[in-house]
Amino acid sequence: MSSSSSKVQKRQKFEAVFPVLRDELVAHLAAQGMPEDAKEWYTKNLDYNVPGGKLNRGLAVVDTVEILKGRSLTDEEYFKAALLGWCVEFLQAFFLVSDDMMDQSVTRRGQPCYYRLERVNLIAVNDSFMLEMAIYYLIKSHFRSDPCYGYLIELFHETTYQTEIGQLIDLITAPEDHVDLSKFSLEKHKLIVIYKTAYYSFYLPVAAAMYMCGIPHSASNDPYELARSILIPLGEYFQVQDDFLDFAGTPEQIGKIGTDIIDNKCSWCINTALAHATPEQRTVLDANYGRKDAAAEARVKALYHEMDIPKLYEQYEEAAYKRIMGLIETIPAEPVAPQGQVVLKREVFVSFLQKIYKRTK
Ligand code: DMA
Ligand code: MG
Ligand code: MG
Ligand code: MG
Repeated sequence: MSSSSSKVQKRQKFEAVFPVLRDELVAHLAAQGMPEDAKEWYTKNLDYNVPGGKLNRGLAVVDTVEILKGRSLTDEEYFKAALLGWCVEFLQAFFLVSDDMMDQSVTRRGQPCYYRLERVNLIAVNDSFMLEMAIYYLIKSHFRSDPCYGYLIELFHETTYQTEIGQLIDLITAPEDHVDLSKFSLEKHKLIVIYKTAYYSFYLPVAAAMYMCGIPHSASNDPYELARSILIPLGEYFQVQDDFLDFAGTPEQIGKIGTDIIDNKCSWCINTALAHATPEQRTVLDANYGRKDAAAEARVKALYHEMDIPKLYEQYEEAAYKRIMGLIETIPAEPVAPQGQVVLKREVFVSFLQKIYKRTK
């Protein structure tokens, strides 16, 4: 079997679990006597917002459980790993529905942002809450008697809080009515992206898989701490890619229309441009960044090209890849696991890095 067809099969097997979870959630509503239109609305919320992405985060949970166990999973193990993977996708859906409202985005995954649908509008606020709470319903329903139950709940709660803190600093660093580029810095950018993206996109899937496999915390050399020390830089790199693609990717490629320049975002691109700008270029940036105006946006994009931001990005990407590979290589390739125990392996992180290196969508 070629690796690309096995990738497709992996994805299809994972996708097949979604309708099972959706039906369980809708049945729960039905069991409480909710009317037909509420069941239909909830079904549409789930179908529109949860599947249909790249599914990197959800698949990462399944991949990590398989790598950690070092064997193929039983049907029951597969279902539970996939359920946790889908919970990460539910969390992502919750963040994206609200993020698109706050960023006033237009498209997502090649279709209109959910809040822009005619019958939806601000009901999207409550719909995003329901996507979030579906996580806890599903984990309770399937993990209630597992030793890892408390850890999983805590993990999803803490990661959500971290992401919300990240969204807060992302938003207040980008006021709509007041552009002040002197407030931006790569340091600030790093803090924003670690909190808004790295924890939920990278640490969460791996830590959830580790808990499911029963990996214990340890006072010295905590494996969760070790995982975090690699996954957070990996997530930072991933959001730099997202920032670059917001500027350089086509909507066909990335499934969304970039809004960072118009939204006055503290993105990797503007910070890199600020670090290299001549006084003349700085004047152009001050006058055109963060304006609700397509011509001003085009001026900033033209300047990014004049300054060769794509080249600087390429250099960043190479350096990030090498740095993260170096971090990964501190983990033994073939760790010795005590009888019956599961330990962290290098492969968990390598497979992650290979998946995102030089991504264009
Ligand atoms: C991503 O921020 C973070 C979250 C929590 C969704 P973003 O606004 O850059 O994401 P996107 O480019 O997908 O709108
Ligand atoms: Mg956004
Ligand atoms: Mg945002
Ligand atoms: Mg973005």
